[in-house]
Amino acid sequence: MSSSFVIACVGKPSAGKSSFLNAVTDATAKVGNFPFTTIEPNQGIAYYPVDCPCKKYNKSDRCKPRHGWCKDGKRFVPIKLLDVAGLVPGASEGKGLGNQFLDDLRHADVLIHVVDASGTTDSNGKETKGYDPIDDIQWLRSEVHSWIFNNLHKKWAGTVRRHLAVKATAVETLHAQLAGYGTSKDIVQRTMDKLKIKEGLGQWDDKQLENFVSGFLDERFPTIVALNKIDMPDADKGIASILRRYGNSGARGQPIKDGVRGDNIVLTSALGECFLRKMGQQKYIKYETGDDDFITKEDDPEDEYKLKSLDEKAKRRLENIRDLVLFRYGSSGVQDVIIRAVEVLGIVPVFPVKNLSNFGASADGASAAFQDCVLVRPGMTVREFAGKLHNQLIQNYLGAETVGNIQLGEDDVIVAGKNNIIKYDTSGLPAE
Ligand SMILES: Nc1nc2c(ncn2[C@@H]2O[C@H](COP(=O)(O)OP(=O)(O)OP(=O)(O)O)[C@@H](O)[C@H]2O)c(=O)[nH]1
Ligand SMILES: [Mg+2]
Repeated sequence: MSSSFVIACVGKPSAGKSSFLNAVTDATAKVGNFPFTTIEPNQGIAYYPVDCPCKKYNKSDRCKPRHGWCKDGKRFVPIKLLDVAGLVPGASEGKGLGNQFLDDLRHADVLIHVVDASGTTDSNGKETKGYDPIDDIQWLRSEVHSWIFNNLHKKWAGTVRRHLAVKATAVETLHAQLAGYGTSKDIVQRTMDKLKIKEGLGQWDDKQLENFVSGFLDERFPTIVALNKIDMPDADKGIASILRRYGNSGARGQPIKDGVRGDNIVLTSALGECFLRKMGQQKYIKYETGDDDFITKEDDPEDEYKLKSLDEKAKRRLENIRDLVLFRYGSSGVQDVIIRAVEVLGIVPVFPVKNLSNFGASADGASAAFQDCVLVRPGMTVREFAGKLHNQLIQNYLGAETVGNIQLGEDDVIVAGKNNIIKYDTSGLPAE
């Protein structure tokens, strides 16, 4: 069982969404320097690195993930990444490809807004020079806002009539209206709590509905900005422009602007990462995603890595990436985006085991340890997790324990590093 969370890339055409997908997954989505290269969504599996308990418990040699992999105590856990068609200003009114593909975002838990920092594409994704991306974050958010607002607004009078007739609570009614956006009741409740709305739905005017949708967006679609194409000559200007407006957003005492916090802006070179990965896979360089440098044959006189020789063109391109991306910003940034995206959801990695002495997946102590790692939403309890793992597990639930024979209460919230290695005691569950 892997995670059911979904990250989706959004942004204007040609910002580099498909390139980002290709940079962090094994997908080979089509990339092109013209708008609307992508129409049907592409998807792939990205990997979120977590500290694997195999290190702490000295089981690294037997750590055998069923999904993903584990290297030196870093466990790479799969998570789904979606890349959708580009959005242009006015999309919610049908411009560009319209808003039909906004529906592709319904299953996303968190968004990565890929912003082109290079100034070489305008707001419609067309090639240009000296474009200032400063407003890109704001207009994209307002398109997503309109998509949801318009859908609610259209049916609002009827919604309120029914709401009053059946005497539902505001949360129940809004939840029913927003269910199509993959919304839990918790999310609606949190939105209402944060906004401290006092008036009943019957008294809401358009302004209040707009305000609610805005708060809802913050809860439902937390957003990380991948400020992309930092390898290009004029990217400094675009980066400075965005950071001037958003760098302090959400910092101590500062309001959050357009749903983006300053610390959720990550500088990236999706294309640089694609090239580094390709050269790494073909054994021209030694490089791993997240590294701040790579090794070539010339850097490896002992021939430890058995690397191939580079031609002049590839060498120049790699030097460029080294100078403009790795040395300057410390990495290609793409892995940091995935890490931020998962962290912003507060996700907890959980390691279910059948045996707490060897951490095996079967009670009789099979040789592999920590085979499973499941990412769960924050606040999940021990018993809820049992239900997520297995229907029969919940039916035959007797109790649960963690390392050190510590019994866990069924309502205990699972917390990383505290009780996220779990063994369930059951009655009558057939052995696997
Ligand atoms: N220099 C540079 N170019 C990039 C980078 N990322 C993407 N590109 C280029 O930007 C162009 C558009 O990239 P795509 O990945 O197709 O963009 P997209 O956002 O998926 O575009 P649509 O599918 O049309 O919405 C291509 O020519 C890419 O090679 C980057 O980090 N640096
Ligand atoms: Mg694309």
